[in-house]
Amino acid sequence: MRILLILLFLIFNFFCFNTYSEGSYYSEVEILSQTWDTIQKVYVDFEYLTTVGDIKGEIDENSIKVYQIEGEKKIEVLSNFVKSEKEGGYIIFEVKGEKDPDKAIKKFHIYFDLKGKWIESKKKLEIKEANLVPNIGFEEEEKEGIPARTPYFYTGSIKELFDEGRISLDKQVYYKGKKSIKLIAEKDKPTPSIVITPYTGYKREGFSYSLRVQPGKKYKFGYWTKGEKCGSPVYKPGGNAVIVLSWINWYDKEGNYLSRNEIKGIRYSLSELPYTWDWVYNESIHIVPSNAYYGVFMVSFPCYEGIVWVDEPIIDLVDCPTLTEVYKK
Ligand SMILES: [Ca+2]
Repeated sequence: MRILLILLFLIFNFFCFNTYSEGSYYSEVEILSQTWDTIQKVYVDFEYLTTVGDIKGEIDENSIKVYQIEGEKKIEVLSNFVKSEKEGGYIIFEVKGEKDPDKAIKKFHIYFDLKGKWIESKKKLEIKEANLVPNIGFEEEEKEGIPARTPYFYTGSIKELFDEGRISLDKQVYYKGKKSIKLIAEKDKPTPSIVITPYTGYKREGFSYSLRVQPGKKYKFGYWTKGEKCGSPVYKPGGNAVIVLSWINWYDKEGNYLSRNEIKGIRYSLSELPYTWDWVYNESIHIVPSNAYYGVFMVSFPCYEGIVWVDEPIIDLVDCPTLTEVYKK
């Protein structure tokens, strides 16, 4: 009897060991999609997952695959991994656009395997940073001179700027890639600005909604600017000139305006004007109001002389989802 028990114990262990060494694990996560394709991220702490999942072995970044789950369908998506200073890091992956706001929340499965076990090739993403903007770095053109998926060039007062050549897609001066947006200020003219994410209610080209945001969450808004001989500022608070000003308008679920966050991006003493600077990064963190579901992000150049270039805007959730559970496949 005792021998039989020992034998059963050994057989049990043998199968367990083999299942663990051959088996896979997965985490589930829900992601808010946009109407356009985006690059998003989740945080993973491998040591934590190994403990909560009672995994007998080590899991690491070399055996990750990301799948979007649509009903019964499981579609592998492009992904990348960026190590963080802490244990683990960020899984960066592509999230397809979804026009229907009722279907905006998408389910993803992140698959892991034991260290050194995964031999199949995976869909690799080259991008290392999550970004929710509709056209990263203004690189894609809808048609000659007009950036794709971003209606800044033909709405209201911006259309006028475009027609006058005071807002354009510049292919000579850029921070990254091969293009940037150039804004030219002129005396007695409305100040030039660009819309980074579409207005709410914008119906052309399938943009029925602007950037979807999660109420109460923190978002990062960053962008690069370069300026040439900027002067005659519209705003002069406390002896300073505001040269680049950006803002975010928040809207409720029905698209009604709620409030605005203002960011004084570039400001200098009035005595230093006209001011010229090389590429500078400006970043700010914003908490979405508890009743806001959409945000319109803009950058403006409130001066009457000079040129400002804007490139590589980035909008991203500060506290991205973290993988907290792991299941056995
Ligand atoms: Ca660019």
